Amino acid sequence: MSKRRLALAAAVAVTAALTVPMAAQAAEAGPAASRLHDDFNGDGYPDLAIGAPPKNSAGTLKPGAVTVLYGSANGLSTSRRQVLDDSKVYDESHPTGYGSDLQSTDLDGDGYADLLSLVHWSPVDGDPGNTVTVNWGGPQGLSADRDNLVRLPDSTWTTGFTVGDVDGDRHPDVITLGNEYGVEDGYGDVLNGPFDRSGSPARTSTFTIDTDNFQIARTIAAGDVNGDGIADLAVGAQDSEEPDSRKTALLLGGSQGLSAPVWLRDPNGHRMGGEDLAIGDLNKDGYAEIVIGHPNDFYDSDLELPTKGGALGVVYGGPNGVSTTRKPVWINQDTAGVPGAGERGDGMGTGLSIGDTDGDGYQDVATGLPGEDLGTLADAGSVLVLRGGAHGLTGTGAKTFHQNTTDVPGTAEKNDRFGAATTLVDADGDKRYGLVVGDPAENANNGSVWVFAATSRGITASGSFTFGAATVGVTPTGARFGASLGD
Ligand SMILES: [Ca+2]
Ligand SMILES: [Ca+2]
Ligand SMILES: [Ca+2]
Ligand SMILES: [Ca+2]
Repeated sequence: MSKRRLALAAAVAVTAALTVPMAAQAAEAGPAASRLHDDFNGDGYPDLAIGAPPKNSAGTLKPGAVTVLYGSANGLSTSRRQVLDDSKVYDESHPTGYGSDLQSTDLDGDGYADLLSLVHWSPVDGDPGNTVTVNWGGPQGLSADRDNLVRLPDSTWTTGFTVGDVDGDRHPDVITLGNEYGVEDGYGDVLNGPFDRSGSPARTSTFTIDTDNFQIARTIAAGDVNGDGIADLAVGAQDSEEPDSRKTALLLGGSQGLSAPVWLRDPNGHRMGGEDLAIGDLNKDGYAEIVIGHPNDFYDSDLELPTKGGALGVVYGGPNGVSTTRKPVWINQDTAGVPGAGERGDGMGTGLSIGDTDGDGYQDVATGLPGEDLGTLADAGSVLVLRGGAHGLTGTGAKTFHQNTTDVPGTAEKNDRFGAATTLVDADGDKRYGLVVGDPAENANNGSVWVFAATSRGITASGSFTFGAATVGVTPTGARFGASLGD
Protein backbone atom coordinates (compact mmCIF):
# COMPACT_ATOMS: atom_id res chain seq x y z
CA MET A 1 0.00 0.00 0.00
CA SER A 2 2.17 2.83 1.11
CA LYS A 3 5.01 4.20 -0.95
CA ARG A 4 6.60 5.03 2.35
CA ARG A 5 6.81 1.36 3.25
CA LEU A 6 8.29 0.42 -0.12
CA ALA A 7 10.83 3.21 0.17
CA LEU A 8 11.89 1.93 3.54
CA ALA A 9 12.34 -1.61 2.23
CA ALA A 10 14.51 -0.27 -0.60
CA ALA A 11 16.67 1.72 1.79
CA VAL A 12 17.27 -1.35 3.93
CA ALA A 13 18.20 -3.42 0.89
CA VAL A 14 20.74 -0.83 -0.25
CA THR A 15 22.29 -0.66 3.20
CA ALA A 16 22.51 -4.41 3.45
CA ALA A 17 24.48 -4.56 0.20
CA LEU A 18 27.32 -2.49 1.65
CA THR A 19 30.14 -4.30 3.35
CA VAL A 20 31.86 -1.37 5.04
CA PRO A 21 30.17 -0.21 8.25
CA MET A 22 29.01 3.36 7.98
CA ALA A 23 26.93 5.81 9.94
CA ALA A 24 23.70 4.86 8.24
CA GLN A 25 24.15 1.27 9.33
CA ALA A 26 24.93 2.30 12.86
CA ALA A 27 21.76 4.31 12.94
CA GLU A 28 19.75 1.41 11.61
CA ALA A 29 20.84 -0.92 14.36
CA GLY A 30 20.27 1.71 17.02
CA PRO A 31 17.07 3.08 18.43
CA ALA A 32 16.69 5.85 15.87
CA ALA A 33 15.88 3.58 12.97
CA SER A 34 14.53 0.73 15.01
CA ARG A 35 11.70 3.14 15.74
CA LEU A 36 9.80 2.27 12.57
CA HIS A 37 9.79 -1.17 14.16
CA ASP A 38 6.47 -0.50 15.90
CA ASP A 39 4.49 0.21 12.70
CA PHE A 40 2.36 -2.94 12.60
CA ASN A 41 0.19 -1.94 9.63
CA GLY A 42 2.99 -0.39 7.56
CA ASP A 43 1.30 2.98 7.03
CA GLY A 44 4.35 4.95 8.19
CA TYR A 45 2.84 5.83 11.57
CA PRO A 46 4.18 3.94 14.60
CA ASP A 47 1.54 2.18 16.68
CA LEU A 48 1.19 1.56 20.43
CA ALA A 49 0.72 -1.86 22.05
CA ILE A 50 -0.75 -1.89 25.58
CA GLY A 51 -0.59 -5.02 27.71
CA ALA A 52 -3.18 -6.10 30.26
CA PRO A 53 -1.86 -9.29 31.91
CA PRO A 54 -4.30 -9.73 34.82
CA LYS A 55 -3.66 -11.72 37.97
CA ASN A 56 -6.21 -13.13 40.40
CA SER A 57 -6.23 -12.20 44.09
CA ALA A 58 -3.69 -14.94 44.80
CA GLY A 59 -1.27 -13.36 42.33
CA THR A 60 -1.69 -16.04 39.67
CA LEU A 61 -1.78 -14.96 36.05
CA LYS A 62 -5.02 -15.15 34.07
CA PRO A 63 -5.63 -14.99 30.31
CA GLY A 64 -4.21 -11.66 29.13
CA ALA A 65 -5.04 -9.06 26.51
CA VAL A 66 -3.20 -6.71 24.15
CA THR A 67 -4.74 -3.50 22.81
CA VAL A 68 -3.10 -1.78 19.84
CA LEU A 69 -3.82 1.88 19.14
CA TYR A 70 -2.89 2.69 15.55
CA GLY A 71 -0.97 5.88 14.84
CA SER A 72 -2.13 8.55 12.36
CA ALA A 73 -1.38 12.14 11.33
CA ASN A 74 -3.42 13.10 14.40
CA GLY A 75 -1.57 10.78 16.77
CA LEU A 76 -3.20 8.10 18.89
CA SER A 77 -6.92 7.64 19.43
CA THR A 78 -8.87 4.90 21.22
CA SER A 79 -11.18 4.79 18.18
CA ARG A 80 -8.43 3.32 15.95
CA ARG A 81 -7.72 0.13 17.83
CA GLN A 82 -7.35 -3.62 17.68
CA VAL A 83 -7.94 -5.84 20.71
CA LEU A 84 -6.46 -9.30 21.08
CA ASP A 85 -8.08 -10.75 24.20
CA ASP A 86 -7.35 -14.27 25.44
CA SER A 87 -10.14 -14.03 28.02
CA LYS A 88 -12.65 -14.15 25.16
CA VAL A 89 -11.22 -17.54 24.18
CA TYR A 90 -9.79 -19.16 27.31
CA ASP A 91 -10.95 -19.55 30.91
CA GLU A 92 -8.79 -19.11 34.00
CA SER A 93 -7.37 -22.60 33.68
CA HIS A 94 -5.41 -21.14 30.76
CA PRO A 95 -3.29 -18.47 32.49
CA THR A 96 -1.55 -17.10 29.40
CA GLY A 97 -0.37 -13.81 30.86
CA TYR A 98 -0.41 -12.58 27.25
CA GLY A 99 0.52 -8.89 27.15
CA SER A 100 3.56 -9.23 29.41
CA ASP A 101 6.82 -7.60 28.28
CA LEU A 102 5.76 -6.34 24.84
CA GLN A 103 8.40 -5.68 22.18
CA SER A 104 8.28 -5.18 18.43
CA THR A 105 10.48 -5.65 15.39
CA ASP A 106 9.99 -6.78 11.80
CA LEU A 107 10.95 -10.41 12.38
CA ASP A 108 10.21 -11.78 8.91
CA GLY A 109 11.41 -8.71 6.96
CA ASP A 110 8.13 -8.09 5.09
CA GLY A 111 8.02 -4.38 6.00
CA TYR A 112 5.42 -4.78 8.74
CA ALA A 113 6.47 -4.72 12.38
CA ASP A 114 5.51 -7.80 14.38
CA LEU A 115 4.53 -7.90 18.07
CA LEU A 116 6.33 -10.13 20.56
CA SER A 117 5.05 -11.02 24.03
CA LEU A 118 6.18 -13.24 26.84
CA VAL A 119 3.49 -15.86 27.51
CA HIS A 120 3.27 -18.17 30.48
CA TRP A 121 0.79 -20.71 29.12
CA SER A 122 0.69 -21.15 25.39
CA PRO A 123 -2.46 -22.06 23.47
CA VAL A 124 -0.14 -23.40 20.77
CA ASP A 125 1.26 -26.23 22.79
CA GLY A 126 -1.19 -26.08 25.68
CA ASP A 127 1.28 -26.54 28.51
CA PRO A 128 2.59 -24.32 31.27
CA GLY A 129 6.00 -22.85 30.59
CA ASN A 130 7.38 -19.58 29.32
CA THR A 131 7.14 -18.88 25.61
CA VAL A 132 7.89 -15.89 23.41
CA THR A 133 5.04 -15.51 20.93
CA VAL A 134 4.61 -13.34 17.85
CA ASN A 135 1.58 -11.74 16.22
CA TRP A 136 2.51 -10.94 12.63
CA GLY A 137 2.01 -7.44 11.22
CA GLY A 138 0.26 -6.80 7.91
CA PRO A 139 -1.77 -4.15 6.02
CA GLN A 140 -4.80 -4.80 8.26
CA GLY A 141 -2.74 -4.77 11.45
CA LEU A 142 -1.67 -7.69 13.62
CA SER A 143 -2.65 -11.29 12.99
CA ALA A 144 -5.17 -12.59 15.52
CA ASP A 145 -3.34 -15.91 15.61
CA ARG A 146 0.10 -16.09 17.07
CA ASP A 147 3.08 -18.38 16.72
CA ASN A 148 5.55 -19.47 19.37
CA LEU A 149 9.06 -18.30 18.63
CA VAL A 150 10.53 -20.41 21.34
CA ARG A 151 9.38 -22.68 24.11
CA LEU A 152 11.71 -22.26 27.06
CA PRO A 153 12.64 -25.35 29.07
CA ASP A 154 10.44 -26.08 32.08
CA SER A 155 13.56 -26.08 34.25
CA THR A 156 14.01 -22.36 33.74
CA TRP A 157 12.32 -19.16 34.74
CA THR A 158 12.46 -16.42 32.16
CA THR A 159 13.07 -12.86 33.24
CA GLY A 160 12.72 -11.07 29.94
CA PHE A 161 13.77 -10.74 26.34
CA THR A 162 14.88 -8.12 23.85
CA VAL A 163 15.29 -7.73 20.10
CA GLY A 164 18.26 -6.45 18.08
CA ASP A 165 20.62 -7.45 15.28
CA VAL A 166 23.44 -8.81 17.43
CA ASP A 167 25.21 -10.68 14.61
CA GLY A 168 25.17 -7.84 12.05
CA ASP A 169 23.42 -9.73 9.23
CA ARG A 170 20.65 -7.08 9.09
CA HIS A 171 18.05 -9.55 10.35
CA PRO A 172 16.65 -8.90 13.84
CA ASP A 173 17.52 -11.46 16.49
CA VAL A 174 15.57 -12.30 19.66
CA ILE A 175 17.51 -12.72 22.90
CA THR A 176 15.85 -14.34 25.93
CA LEU A 177 17.13 -14.36 29.51
CA GLY A 178 16.68 -17.42 31.68
CA ASN A 179 17.77 -18.96 34.95
CA GLU A 180 17.78 -22.63 35.78
CA TYR A 181 15.80 -23.49 38.91
CA GLY A 182 18.00 -24.54 41.80
CA VAL A 183 21.18 -23.54 40.02
CA GLU A 184 20.44 -19.84 39.57
CA ASP A 185 23.02 -19.63 36.87
CA GLY A 186 21.81 -16.95 34.49
CA TYR A 187 22.18 -17.38 30.78
CA GLY A 188 20.81 -16.07 27.51
CA ASP A 189 19.55 -17.73 24.37
CA VAL A 190 20.05 -15.97 21.05
CA LEU A 191 17.56 -16.80 18.33
CA ASN A 192 19.25 -15.55 15.17
CA GLY A 193 17.03 -14.29 12.36
CA PRO A 194 15.76 -14.41 9.73
CA PHE A 195 12.66 -16.10 11.13
CA ASP A 196 10.20 -17.96 8.97
CA ARG A 197 6.45 -17.54 9.36
CA SER A 198 6.26 -20.52 11.71
CA GLY A 199 8.49 -18.54 14.08
CA SER A 200 11.60 -20.67 13.55
CA PRO A 201 14.95 -18.86 13.67
CA ALA A 202 17.77 -19.54 11.21
CA ARG A 203 19.95 -20.78 14.09
CA THR A 204 20.37 -20.45 17.84
CA SER A 205 23.18 -20.02 20.32
CA THR A 206 23.61 -19.56 24.07
CA PHE A 207 25.70 -17.24 26.20
CA THR A 208 26.43 -17.06 29.89
CA ILE A 209 26.94 -14.13 32.20
CA ASP A 210 28.55 -16.33 34.83
CA THR A 211 32.10 -15.07 34.81
CA ASP A 212 32.73 -15.10 38.55
CA ASN A 213 29.95 -16.12 40.96
CA PHE A 214 26.56 -17.45 39.99
CA GLN A 215 24.48 -14.63 38.59
CA ILE A 216 20.72 -14.39 38.34
CA ALA A 217 19.87 -12.77 35.02
CA ARG A 218 17.15 -10.17 35.54
CA THR A 219 16.89 -7.57 32.75
CA ILE A 220 18.15 -7.08 29.21
CA ALA A 221 18.31 -4.34 26.56
CA ALA A 222 19.86 -4.05 23.09
CA GLY A 223 21.46 -1.12 21.24
CA ASP A 224 24.66 -0.17 19.43
CA VAL A 225 27.01 0.99 22.20
CA ASN A 226 30.27 0.85 20.18
CA GLY A 227 28.88 2.28 16.93
CA ASP A 228 29.84 -0.59 14.63
CA GLY A 229 26.33 -1.06 13.27
CA ILE A 230 25.75 -4.23 15.28
CA ALA A 231 23.50 -4.28 18.33
CA ASP A 232 25.13 -4.91 21.71
CA LEU A 233 23.50 -6.25 24.88
CA ALA A 234 23.27 -4.91 28.40
CA VAL A 235 22.27 -7.60 30.90
CA GLY A 236 21.21 -6.76 34.45
CA ALA A 237 22.11 -9.39 37.02
CA GLN A 238 22.14 -10.18 40.70
CA ASP A 239 24.78 -12.19 42.50
CA SER A 240 22.78 -15.21 43.64
CA GLU A 241 24.42 -15.16 47.07
CA GLU A 242 23.83 -11.44 47.56
CA PRO A 243 20.12 -10.72 47.19
CA ASP A 244 20.62 -6.97 47.40
CA SER A 245 23.30 -6.77 44.75
CA ARG A 246 22.61 -5.42 41.28
CA LYS A 247 25.08 -5.21 38.44
CA THR A 248 25.13 -4.81 34.68
CA ALA A 249 27.20 -6.58 32.05
CA LEU A 250 27.92 -5.31 28.53
CA LEU A 251 28.28 -7.92 25.78
CA LEU A 252 29.27 -6.57 22.36
CA GLY A 253 27.55 -8.03 19.33
CA GLY A 254 29.54 -9.36 16.37
CA SER A 255 29.35 -11.65 13.37
CA GLN A 256 31.23 -14.33 15.31
CA GLY A 257 28.98 -14.08 18.36
CA LEU A 258 28.87 -12.04 21.54
CA SER A 259 31.97 -10.83 23.38
CA ALA A 260 32.68 -11.90 26.96
CA PRO A 261 30.69 -9.87 29.50
CA VAL A 262 32.29 -6.76 31.01
CA TRP A 263 30.78 -5.46 34.25
CA LEU A 264 29.95 -1.75 34.30
CA ARG A 265 31.48 0.29 37.13
CA ASP A 266 31.03 3.84 38.35
CA PRO A 267 34.05 6.15 38.81
CA ASN A 268 34.47 4.82 42.37
CA GLY A 269 34.78 1.27 41.09
CA HIS A 270 31.36 0.18 42.30
CA ARG A 271 29.34 -2.03 40.01
CA MET A 272 26.37 -0.26 38.46
CA GLY A 273 23.05 -2.10 38.38
CA GLY A 274 19.33 -1.78 38.86
CA GLU A 275 15.93 -3.09 37.88
CA ASP A 276 15.51 -1.73 34.36
CA LEU A 277 17.71 -0.98 31.35
CA ALA A 278 17.38 1.06 28.18
CA ILE A 279 19.91 1.92 25.45
CA GLY A 280 19.96 4.99 23.20
CA ASP A 281 22.30 7.68 21.90
CA LEU A 282 21.66 10.61 24.24
CA ASN A 283 24.51 12.85 23.00
CA LYS A 284 24.23 12.04 19.27
CA ASP A 285 27.85 10.96 18.82
CA GLY A 286 27.00 7.63 17.17
CA TYR A 287 27.63 5.58 20.32
CA ALA A 288 24.57 4.60 22.31
CA GLU A 289 24.42 5.05 26.08
CA ILE A 290 23.33 2.41 28.58
CA VAL A 291 20.76 3.85 30.98
CA ILE A 292 20.27 1.91 34.20
CA GLY A 293 17.12 2.40 36.27
CA HIS A 294 17.89 1.94 39.95
CA PRO A 295 14.57 2.61 41.70
CA ASN A 296 15.26 0.71 44.90
CA ASP A 297 17.22 2.56 47.56
CA PHE A 298 16.77 -0.16 50.15
CA TYR A 299 19.53 -2.38 48.83
CA ASP A 300 22.41 -3.15 51.11
CA SER A 301 25.17 -3.66 48.60
CA ASP A 302 28.51 -2.31 47.49
CA LEU A 303 26.60 0.10 45.32
CA GLU A 304 26.75 3.52 46.94
CA LEU A 305 24.22 5.77 45.32
CA PRO A 306 25.11 9.42 45.75
CA THR A 307 21.56 10.33 46.70
CA LYS A 308 18.14 8.99 47.68
CA GLY A 309 14.90 8.11 45.93
CA GLY A 310 16.27 6.00 43.11
CA ALA A 311 18.39 7.20 40.22
CA LEU A 312 19.36 6.76 36.61
CA GLY A 313 22.85 5.52 35.89
CA VAL A 314 24.20 6.65 32.53
CA VAL A 315 27.14 4.78 31.02
CA TYR A 316 28.37 6.52 27.86
CA GLY A 317 29.20 4.51 24.75
CA GLY A 318 32.42 4.73 22.76
CA PRO A 319 34.33 2.93 20.01
CA ASN A 320 35.46 0.16 22.37
CA GLY A 321 32.16 -0.20 24.20
CA VAL A 322 32.16 1.89 27.37
CA SER A 323 33.54 5.39 26.71
CA THR A 324 37.06 5.93 28.00
CA THR A 325 36.67 9.72 27.96
CA ARG A 326 33.23 10.18 29.49
CA LYS A 327 32.67 8.92 33.04
CA PRO A 328 29.45 7.19 34.07
CA VAL A 329 27.10 9.31 36.18
CA TRP A 330 24.11 8.87 38.49
CA ILE A 331 21.24 11.36 38.07
CA ASN A 332 18.36 11.74 40.51
CA GLN A 333 15.93 14.36 41.78
CA ASP A 334 18.74 16.15 43.63
CA THR A 335 20.65 16.68 40.37
CA ALA A 336 20.58 20.33 39.23
CA GLY A 337 17.49 21.16 37.18
CA VAL A 338 15.51 18.01 37.99
CA PRO A 339 12.11 18.88 39.52
CA GLY A 340 11.40 17.62 43.06
CA ALA A 341 13.72 16.21 45.70
CA GLY A 342 15.05 12.71 46.21
CA GLU A 343 13.33 10.92 49.11
CA ARG A 344 13.61 7.30 50.06
CA GLY A 345 11.09 5.16 48.23
CA ASP A 346 10.37 7.55 45.33
CA GLY A 347 11.38 4.82 42.90
CA MET A 348 13.04 6.95 40.20
CA GLY A 349 14.29 4.60 37.48
CA THR A 350 11.09 2.55 37.19
CA GLY A 351 9.72 1.92 33.70
CA LEU A 352 12.49 3.52 31.61
CA SER A 353 12.02 4.53 28.01
CA ILE A 354 14.10 6.45 25.45
CA GLY A 355 13.05 8.61 22.49
CA ASP A 356 13.53 12.11 21.06
CA THR A 357 10.64 14.08 22.59
CA ASP A 358 11.42 17.51 21.08
CA GLY A 359 12.88 16.66 17.66
CA ASP A 360 16.36 18.09 18.33
CA GLY A 361 18.02 14.80 17.35
CA TYR A 362 19.09 13.96 20.90
CA GLN A 363 17.30 11.05 22.53
CA ASP A 364 15.58 11.84 25.82
CA VAL A 365 14.74 9.57 28.76
CA ALA A 366 11.39 9.08 30.49
CA THR A 367 11.22 7.41 33.90
CA GLY A 368 8.47 6.74 36.39
CA LEU A 369 8.64 7.58 40.10
CA PRO A 370 5.66 5.53 41.31
CA GLY A 371 6.63 6.06 44.95
CA GLU A 372 6.65 9.87 44.70
CA ASP A 373 4.37 11.49 47.26
CA LEU A 374 2.24 14.47 46.20
CA GLY A 375 1.72 16.51 49.36
CA THR A 376 0.04 14.13 51.80
CA LEU A 377 -0.77 11.58 49.09
CA ALA A 378 1.75 8.81 49.65
CA ASP A 379 2.88 6.95 46.55
CA ALA A 380 0.63 8.87 44.18
CA GLY A 381 3.44 8.73 41.63
CA SER A 382 4.87 10.95 38.89
CA VAL A 383 6.89 10.76 35.67
CA LEU A 384 10.04 12.68 34.72
CA VAL A 385 11.31 13.39 31.21
CA LEU A 386 15.03 14.24 31.12
CA ARG A 387 16.65 15.72 28.04
CA GLY A 388 19.59 14.41 26.08
CA GLY A 389 22.02 16.93 24.59
CA ALA A 390 25.56 17.45 23.33
CA HIS A 391 26.84 16.89 26.87
CA GLY A 392 24.66 13.85 27.50
CA LEU A 393 21.71 13.43 29.82
CA THR A 394 20.96 16.59 31.79
CA GLY A 395 18.58 17.86 34.45
CA THR A 396 18.26 21.13 32.53
CA GLY A 397 14.84 21.39 30.93
CA ALA A 398 13.51 18.30 32.71
CA LYS A 399 9.73 18.06 32.97
CA THR A 400 7.48 16.32 35.46
CA PHE A 401 3.92 15.10 35.05
CA HIS A 402 1.42 13.59 37.47
CA GLN A 403 -2.34 13.34 37.83
CA ASN A 404 -2.58 16.76 39.50
CA THR A 405 -0.56 18.52 36.77
CA THR A 406 -2.64 21.18 34.99
CA ASP A 407 -4.32 19.72 31.88
CA VAL A 408 -3.61 16.10 32.93
CA PRO A 409 -6.91 14.24 33.40
CA GLY A 410 -7.54 12.30 36.58
CA THR A 411 -6.99 13.06 40.25
CA ALA A 412 -3.95 11.87 42.15
CA GLU A 413 -4.79 9.47 44.99
CA LYS A 414 -2.77 7.66 47.60
CA ASN A 415 -1.12 4.49 46.23
CA ASP A 416 -1.99 5.22 42.59
CA ARG A 417 1.65 4.55 41.73
CA PHE A 418 1.40 6.58 38.51
CA GLY A 419 4.43 5.90 36.33
CA ALA A 420 4.91 2.17 36.82
CA ALA A 421 5.44 1.90 33.05
CA THR A 422 6.34 4.44 30.36
CA THR A 423 7.02 4.37 26.65
CA LEU A 424 7.82 7.02 24.05
CA VAL A 425 6.17 6.66 20.65
CA ASP A 426 6.06 8.92 17.58
CA ALA A 427 2.50 8.00 16.63
CA ASP A 428 1.92 11.02 14.37
CA GLY A 429 5.18 10.57 12.47
CA ASP A 430 6.55 14.09 13.14
CA LYS A 431 9.86 12.79 14.59
CA ARG A 432 8.88 13.91 18.10
CA TYR A 433 8.07 11.09 20.48
CA GLY A 434 4.98 11.42 22.65
CA LEU A 435 4.80 9.99 26.15
CA VAL A 436 2.58 7.13 27.24
CA VAL A 437 2.26 6.30 30.94
CA GLY A 438 0.89 3.03 32.29
CA ASP A 439 -0.57 2.77 35.77
CA PRO A 440 -1.72 -0.82 36.35
CA ALA A 441 -2.51 -0.16 40.04
CA GLU A 442 -5.04 2.61 39.28
CA ASN A 443 -8.60 1.83 40.45
CA ALA A 444 -7.90 -1.38 42.40
CA ASN A 445 -5.64 -2.94 39.76
CA ASN A 446 -7.98 -2.26 36.87
CA GLY A 447 -5.28 0.02 35.46
CA SER A 448 -5.20 3.07 33.20
CA VAL A 449 -3.06 4.60 30.47
CA TRP A 450 -2.29 8.28 29.81
CA VAL A 451 -1.23 9.65 26.41
CA PHE A 452 0.74 12.91 26.09
CA ALA A 453 1.64 14.64 22.80
CA ALA A 454 5.05 16.08 21.92
CA THR A 455 5.83 19.51 20.43
CA SER A 456 9.11 21.25 19.53
CA ARG A 457 9.28 22.08 23.24
CA GLY A 458 8.94 18.46 24.26
CA ILE A 459 6.16 16.58 26.04
CA THR A 460 3.07 18.65 26.80
CA ALA A 461 0.18 18.04 29.18
CA SER A 462 -2.08 20.02 26.85
CA GLY A 463 -4.47 17.64 25.11
CA SER A 464 -3.44 14.64 27.19
CA PHE A 465 -6.06 11.95 27.69
CA THR A 466 -6.59 8.81 29.75
CA PHE A 467 -8.53 5.62 29.32
CA GLY A 468 -8.85 2.18 30.83
CA ALA A 469 -9.66 -1.35 29.79
CA ALA A 470 -13.43 -0.77 29.63
CA THR A 471 -12.97 1.97 27.01
CA VAL A 472 -11.40 -0.53 24.62
CA GLY A 473 -13.75 -3.41 25.48
CA VAL A 474 -11.46 -5.42 27.77
CA THR A 475 -13.00 -6.66 31.05
CA PRO A 476 -11.65 -4.09 33.51
CA THR A 477 -11.77 -5.96 36.84
CA GLY A 478 -8.16 -6.60 37.84
CA ALA A 479 -7.01 -6.17 34.22
CA ARG A 480 -3.76 -4.37 35.17
CA PHE A 481 -4.25 -2.39 31.96
CA GLY A 482 -0.98 -0.65 31.10
CA ALA A 483 1.25 -3.01 33.10
CA SER A 484 3.38 -3.24 29.97
CA LEU A 485 3.69 -0.89 27.01
CA GLY A 486 5.20 -1.83 23.66
CA ASP A 487 8.84 -0.90 23.20
CA1 LIG B 1 1.01 2.20 11.84
CA1 LIG C 1 6.77 -8.60 9.71
CA1 LIG D 1 27.84 -2.76 18.43
CA1 LIG E 1 26.43 8.56 22.70
